[in-house]
Amino acid sequence: MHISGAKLGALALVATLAACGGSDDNPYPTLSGDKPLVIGHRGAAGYLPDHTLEGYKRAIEMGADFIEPDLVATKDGALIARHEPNITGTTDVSTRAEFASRKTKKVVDGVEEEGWFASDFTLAEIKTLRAIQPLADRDQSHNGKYQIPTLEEVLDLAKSEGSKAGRTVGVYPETKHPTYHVRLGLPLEDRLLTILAKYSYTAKSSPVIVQSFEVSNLKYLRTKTQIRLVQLVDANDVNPDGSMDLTAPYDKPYDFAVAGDTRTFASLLTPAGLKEVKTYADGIGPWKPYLIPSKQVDANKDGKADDLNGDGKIDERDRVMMPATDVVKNAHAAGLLVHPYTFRSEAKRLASDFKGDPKAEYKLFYQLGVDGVFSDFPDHAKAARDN
Ligand SMILES: [Ca+2]
Repeated sequence: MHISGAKLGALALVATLAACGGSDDNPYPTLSGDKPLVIGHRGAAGYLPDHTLEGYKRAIEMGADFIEPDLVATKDGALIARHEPNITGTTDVSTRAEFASRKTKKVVDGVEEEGWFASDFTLAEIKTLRAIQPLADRDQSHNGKYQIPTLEEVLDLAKSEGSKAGRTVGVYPETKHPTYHVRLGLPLEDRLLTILAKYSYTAKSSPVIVQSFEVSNLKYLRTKTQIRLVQLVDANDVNPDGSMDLTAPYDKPYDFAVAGDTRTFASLLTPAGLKEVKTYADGIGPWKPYLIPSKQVDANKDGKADDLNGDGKIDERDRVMMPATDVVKNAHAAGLLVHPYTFRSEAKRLASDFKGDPKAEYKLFYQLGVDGVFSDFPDHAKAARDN
């Protein structure tokens, strides 16, 4: 009997679920057996501008277990929550006449960028700016309203909102571009540890997880703290056939590129790579197609992707999900948590299989055994988990 690749994949998926204990008895085959964590990605980025206290508060109200500030440094060494050192796209800085002369070019991880950069501003100056929604297809009505928070303000908010809600709300900071910050003379790691120590967040049980796309700064952090650390794993794109596109600079951790280390992000996810990650980290935060890839369809073999939903363009909705890889299974075997990113509810950001229903995507990943999800829509992540 001929068994198609897709069927073999489905059988493999069933076998994987069985091996992980994914059954009616235990719908969450996580490493600990606990429910997967809902991590409010940049706050509640699907609703409010990224990395604002208002966005984090919304995420907590929606039931997020953790909120996620990305960290960059100001000129005077404060750690503020921004996704990029270049604050042009996420603040109103370009409209501020008083800062017009700060527009400049900097090289971030080997790529030259133009704009305004956090490290050219004091914290007091940053506090005069207001956040804007960087994605054009998301709600722009909150632009210009909210300040840029410091890490301390985020930690304080998690504590106060958590006690209001009667639960612990964790904070999941990311050290952004660690090598870049070292070269600026503003290394992030000791600043981060000093702040966390003020809150007595020094133990594995502390409600903090630190993440990084680089490796050496996590190894350094491991020598200094017992808080949980997560190795992020990126890629440039997903190829039409579902394989990962590892084009520079998204082919490897930037500290590997600087050191001439030939290992790629993908190599961190092999059984040997995962064993190595386990020596300095508690988990991995892979881009989600490393766990369950998707591919385009070309039924008539004309070399062009089929427009599955017939809307005249090719996007995520024209991809089909493939069988799960062994990454979750192998990471759990190595004792590592798996927290994939980023779950986004907009129909155009969901593969065809999910038919526009974000809960279907969460369920697929929860059944696979992920230990948490970075979500722009924490309410949807929680509903898919709890209902
Ligand atoms: Ca289409």
